[in-house]
Amino acid sequence: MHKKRVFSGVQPTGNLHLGNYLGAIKNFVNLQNKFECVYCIVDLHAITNRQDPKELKSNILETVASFIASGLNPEKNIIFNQASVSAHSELAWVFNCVARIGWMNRMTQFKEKAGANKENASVGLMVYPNLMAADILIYKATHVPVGEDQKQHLELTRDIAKKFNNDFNCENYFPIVEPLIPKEISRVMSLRDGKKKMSKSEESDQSRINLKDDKDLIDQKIKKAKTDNDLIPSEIIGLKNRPEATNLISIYASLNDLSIEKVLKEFKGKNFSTFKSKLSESVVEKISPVGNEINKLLKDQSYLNKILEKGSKKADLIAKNNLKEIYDIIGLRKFS
Ligand code: AQP
Repeated sequence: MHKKRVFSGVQPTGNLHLGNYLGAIKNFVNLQNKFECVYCIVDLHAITNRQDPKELKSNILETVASFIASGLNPEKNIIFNQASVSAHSELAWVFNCVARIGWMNRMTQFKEKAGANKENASVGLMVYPNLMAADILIYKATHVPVGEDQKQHLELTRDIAKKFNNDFNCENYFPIVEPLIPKEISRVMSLRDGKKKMSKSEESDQSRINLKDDKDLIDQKIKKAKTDNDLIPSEIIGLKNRPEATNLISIYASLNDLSIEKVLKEFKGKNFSTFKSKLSESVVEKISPVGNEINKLLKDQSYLNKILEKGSKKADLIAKNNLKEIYDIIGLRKFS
């Protein structure tokens, strides 16, 4: 039996948004009272796409600030950045040798991110899921809170763990991780297109609510959010083929910890302009305090750096020990 341990990561690519919050960070906060949790700013993942070095450095601190502002306790959880713990990269190399090229070719995120010009994408972008598996398994984590978009990568992590355990005859060495995906809203969609994921890299800022948006901007974005002309239905079936309506209702449900059924009961027969003003109120109530706190924390960079330094030391201790064991299983000698 493996000790229960939570691991998850967020890329420091700027503009953390409502999707990151409802899909992942809100869950991180809930889990901190139940499990030992390791939360990582995955800066090495961020460089699979070109980053401006100055911006990257500042985005790393902004991500720590977002964690703390959302309610993560730096004393209770290990909060650190991936580049500070070299065992992540070392295990990723091992997993590059365990995972099969065919597995990589099936990853839909690579196809989406590489786009039409696949030949020109970085090799890092292609083997990104192996580094993600290493992030998780170097801590022998058992539970991983993520948005639904990461489900396929977690299935790959499970496959890698099984293959390693099998290839090296060490049954049960790596745990087979359990994804923890939010029920009411597993994927927050763009405010401009209900079929596309809300994303930091989407060009239009109107497509997302950033954690640092102020009340006026939130009101304006929600007012302009795409919907349809139908009224709010009384049953879930009435949301069928209505991706934008489903998205707004689900955001409201998730922000208020309600089921979709309950939200429909409350708003059935109403039009979206009435609903949108209630939704705006909820977003402002939950997100504005986080944004204000991020701005406050960013004024004390030495505090944020200290959190990372302390967290990195703790993470490194666990990771180094496990890497030694793993190298020994494989038959590698490690003298330093
Ligand atoms: N729209 C979303 N709905 C639900 N969950 C989401 N997550 C991201 N977008 C949504 C979850 O947030 C965590 C951190 O994600 P990430 O920033 O490391 O990477 P990402 O998934 O690639 O996020 P973006 O916004 O789409 O970034 P870009 O545009 O840079 O690619 C993960 O748990 C993710 O599931």
